[in-house]
Amino acid sequence: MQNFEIETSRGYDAVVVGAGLAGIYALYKLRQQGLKVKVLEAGSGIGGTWFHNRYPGARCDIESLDYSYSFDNDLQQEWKWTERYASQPEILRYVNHVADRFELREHIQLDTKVVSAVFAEDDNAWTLTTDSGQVYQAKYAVMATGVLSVPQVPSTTGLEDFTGEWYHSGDWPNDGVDVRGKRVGVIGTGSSGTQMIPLLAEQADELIVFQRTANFCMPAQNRPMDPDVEQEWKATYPERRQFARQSGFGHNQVANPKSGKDVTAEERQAEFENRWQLGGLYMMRAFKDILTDKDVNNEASEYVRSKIRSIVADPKTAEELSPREMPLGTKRLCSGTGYYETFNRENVTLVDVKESPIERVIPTGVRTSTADYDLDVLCFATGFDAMTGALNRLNPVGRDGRELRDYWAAGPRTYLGLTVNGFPNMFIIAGPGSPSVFSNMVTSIEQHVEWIADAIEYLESNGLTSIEADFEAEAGWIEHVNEVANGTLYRDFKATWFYGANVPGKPVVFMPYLGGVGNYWNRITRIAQEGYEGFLLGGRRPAESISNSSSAGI
Ligand code: N01
Repeated sequence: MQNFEIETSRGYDAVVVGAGLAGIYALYKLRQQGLKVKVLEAGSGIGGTWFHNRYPGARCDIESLDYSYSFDNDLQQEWKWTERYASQPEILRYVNHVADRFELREHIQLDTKVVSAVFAEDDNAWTLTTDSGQVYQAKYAVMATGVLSVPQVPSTTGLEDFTGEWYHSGDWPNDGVDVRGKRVGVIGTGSSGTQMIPLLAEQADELIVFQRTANFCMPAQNRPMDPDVEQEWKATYPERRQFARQSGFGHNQVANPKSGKDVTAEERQAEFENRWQLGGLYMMRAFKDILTDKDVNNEASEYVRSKIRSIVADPKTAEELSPREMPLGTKRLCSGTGYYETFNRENVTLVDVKESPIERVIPTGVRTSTADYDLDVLCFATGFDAMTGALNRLNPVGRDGRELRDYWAAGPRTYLGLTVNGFPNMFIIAGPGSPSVFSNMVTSIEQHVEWIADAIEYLESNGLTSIEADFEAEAGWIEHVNEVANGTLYRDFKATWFYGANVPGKPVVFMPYLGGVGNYWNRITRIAQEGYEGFLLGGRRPAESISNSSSAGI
């Protein structure tokens, strides 16, 4: 890609909000193109998700060799992952290494929360104001604000009077929490809860797990990095990265191309066992129709329940831990180590708060409808205001004073997950309407950043002033996102953060795009190559008609 200069009197060509994996790569890539870029980061360190989620056991559920940047071959060859699935501290070290290696740090301002972002038509520029009153102007605003970055603490009354310590998984203290000798409570049994529970159980005197909905938790089958595996990956990285980019979920997990209905019951059981042994999210690749065919999914669900019964000694606890409400995978599958085994420990108690709801936090602990639980430490693993939380809070103001929060009042509206009508030159990385959380985030981040960088180059080299989503194209895309989700078992279970259902008052709308990373990538690449159909360029439509852009299937 050629370097070019943007004619601007403004301080920056692009301001990136957020210094997680997305913001870091956006900074690298746009600087490579010759842009003057500033990254503003609210945290006191870089790393985003991996900076804030420091709870015990925090670990990625995509293999480390996959969950890493591909943009620099020396980086991927030289960096050594120590485990099959990297822990939070290791990923944070990696992000910091990348920032140092590519001399990015001086362009990142930490401890800086962006509190407003306003587009001025006359200047064709975004003005971003920080919590300390600093003002940044740039032609392009890149929102790398994360999709699981706003912790959701339930509005349980009494928390302010709790005399112990309390923490949220997504805002865990940098120095950790010492739970030795303490009575600890965990509310929530999603990915964060199921990861922290085994470690807290080992350290605490007593652990009370408050479970509202049982979730499926696969054994991660984590282990130290096998040198042969590492060597094989490094020898084939170009092919593997390409495979990931063209795959359904942005990684190298091999999916069984067969339908569960085309094999015998014995073969299905053998495949489920194979996937259980492979660990983590591999179960979701057992059969191509595991997320579309109820019978296949039911059988997989029952297989996992039988595993739970075989691990958990007390039959009543095993039953309480066995998910019954949703098809396997329609609530994000958890990947943990020793989760079910933990409930065989004497110092661990499972409390079913669907049966006996939490009434309030009391000064000494938690009160349910049937008992009081004394606690020294209360851990909220209660999730996030996902996908839209960070952007709605920032509430960018676009053309003609349009506020994002109003525009998204009935659910997020984006074209291809990348841009929003009325918000010129504002790009979103891995946001709603893109594969995002249904993919290896690093693959999706790289695809988005590269697409955005190309779009900026296209504008600049064609004398265009701006790019934004066309309203009709955006409407068509949203329809398509919903249509795809409705063709899966996700339509049958809506009580998840995929639908925003975990946040009171949030519209219940399926937010990520399920059409597959490869399909999505081919589509957004084609659209760019054909002159950005479905986008308004420089305030006018491109020469090509957009009339077909909203109706095409994947
Ligand atoms: O949050 P969640 P999370 N009273 O929303 C419960 C990613 N991630 O932080 O199911 C009682 O999934 C809630 O109960 P219910 C991953 O994408 C990845 O665990 O609503 N309980 C549920 O059990 C993941 O999906 C990794 O009935 C309450 C839990 O809290 C996403 O982040 C690791 C409650 C919330 O589960 C979010 O995961 C960690 C209340 N008032 C996270 N409110 C890996 O890579 C909520 N709950 C492995």
